[in-house]
Amino acid sequence: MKQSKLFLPTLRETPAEAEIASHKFMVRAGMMRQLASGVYTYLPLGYRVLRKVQQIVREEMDRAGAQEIVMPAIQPAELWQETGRWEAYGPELMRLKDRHNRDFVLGPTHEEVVTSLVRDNLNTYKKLPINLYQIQTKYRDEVRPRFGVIRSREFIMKDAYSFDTDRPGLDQSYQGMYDAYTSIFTRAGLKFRAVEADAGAIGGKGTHEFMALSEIGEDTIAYCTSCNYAANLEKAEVVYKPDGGQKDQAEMEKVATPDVKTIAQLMNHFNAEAREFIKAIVFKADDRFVMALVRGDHEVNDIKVKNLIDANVLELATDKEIAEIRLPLGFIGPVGLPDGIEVVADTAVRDLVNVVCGANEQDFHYKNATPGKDFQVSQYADLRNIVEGDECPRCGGHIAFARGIEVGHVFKLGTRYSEKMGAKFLDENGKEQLMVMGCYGIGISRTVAACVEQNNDEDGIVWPWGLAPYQIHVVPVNVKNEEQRNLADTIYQTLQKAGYEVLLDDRPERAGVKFKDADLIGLPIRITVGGKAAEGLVECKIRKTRETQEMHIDSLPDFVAEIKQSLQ
Ligand code: 9G3
Repeated sequence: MKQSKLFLPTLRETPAEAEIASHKFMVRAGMMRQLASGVYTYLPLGYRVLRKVQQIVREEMDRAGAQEIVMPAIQPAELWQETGRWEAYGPELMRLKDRHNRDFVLGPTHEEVVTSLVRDNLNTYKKLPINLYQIQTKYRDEVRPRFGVIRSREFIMKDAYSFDTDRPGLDQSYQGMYDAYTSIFTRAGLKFRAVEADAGAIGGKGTHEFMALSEIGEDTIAYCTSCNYAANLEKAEVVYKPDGGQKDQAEMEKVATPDVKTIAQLMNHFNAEAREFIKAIVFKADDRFVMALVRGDHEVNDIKVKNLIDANVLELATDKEIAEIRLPLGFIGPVGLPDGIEVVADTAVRDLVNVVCGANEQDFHYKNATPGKDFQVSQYADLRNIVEGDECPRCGGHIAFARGIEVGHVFKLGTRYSEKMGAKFLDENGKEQLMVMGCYGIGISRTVAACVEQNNDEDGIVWPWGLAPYQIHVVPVNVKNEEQRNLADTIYQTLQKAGYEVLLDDRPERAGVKFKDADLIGLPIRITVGGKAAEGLVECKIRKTRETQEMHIDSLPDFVAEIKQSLQ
């Protein structure tokens, strides 16, 4: 491609709204432009990378036996009413009316559409299992789009849906997708980890997120430094080890603690450590209140609380709600609670003796409170966030944290959608059974951004070979010089014929501008044609290592082949 023809509006300055490297460089390197908040246009360079990600995804999905389809972006509201999600989702679900005033959604995902498609067109075990996938634009009206296409309101997703006759079949389909994802992200050159995750609103048992490791990732991953255990912080299991200490239980007594509310203030007031207190957190779970207790030095994990009590919706009780149940903010505890509030507690609370907790009375706490003696707990469970240094639940090793960008997510849905939508098949005995489903997503546009996030330096993007928009950048320093122009053109033609994707910077720009742009768009290999063109000598620069070496054009094919090998 000749750069003088390419629609490639590079920028010297960083756009004001760009907070992270990938957002900054994808805009500056002329890969994309924002149309509206969270809505982007992919320019030619950006689209070439998107297409490479899609190509890798298609090859691996087809290899895994999935069949590509395309479903509509506009979906009738009736389908979402069948599953109850029309009512369940709020403003994030983009809705519209057609000319006949009928309700539609702009698809944020396609469980309803694909389940209705299979329900209406397949009804025998002989045609199962089946895995249908698409690469399609999704719409989710994020309250705060940010980080470029990492959290945008319109994005490109590959979403696949598997239908099996039974649970073992689903496990096999799931494993097939899990393996395909591992191949996809490996071929895309991403540093990633598959982590155990919580199924969230989508439901079902068993789900993994594929996380591209990145300091700007919104998710925290807890991983073991010894074995390959890794889990999203929401899900990571905590191993509780009783500390074995025996203390005599003292008589609980009420203590005046005027305006002493936070753990820090309490530690000061009682001259004690955080682990000698109980934190009581009140949640609104569907239509009731639940109190979760954790040790003062731990953090409650609301997903674990929600899963323990099997609530649909669980949110922190608001100050107003807490006032409604007449609990004094800052002095809340498990002793002397009004009726109707269930108390659950993290396992570490069970062995506490003589600790401090709120007295449910303004400006008072109890000291020497002991669970079982002074208050009851309906259920003990792992309810706290894992912390670095905790024991690995699999091998007892050391847990460490990393941050990640979720680029893939695989779910075992079970019969959640087939039951609601009546997707049934006749089994070998002619008996009607519900199809057993899985669903599998990859953020295509997000994968591009994650790749840039992992591969950049202060001068711009450093493309890995597999996703680079072009592989070789040929840069004649002075296009007015006949020899340089001709030699550059010869190299351009020769390498293209050899099957490489080559960008020729034939613009009549100053050398400095050309080199800055070349570093910014970051193609793996740059061949500079300068003052020694007459002797057939050029300078080759490897973007990743920045190392340059002069060589005769005859050695270019071998050199490029060697670098390609080393970069893959
Ligand atoms: C909605 C809105 C946002 C959503 C959903 C529904 C996330 C929703 C979860 C999934 C699950 C899987 C198939 C591909 C892989 C992910 N955000 N999810 O269901 F209405 Cl507004 O999308 N779907």
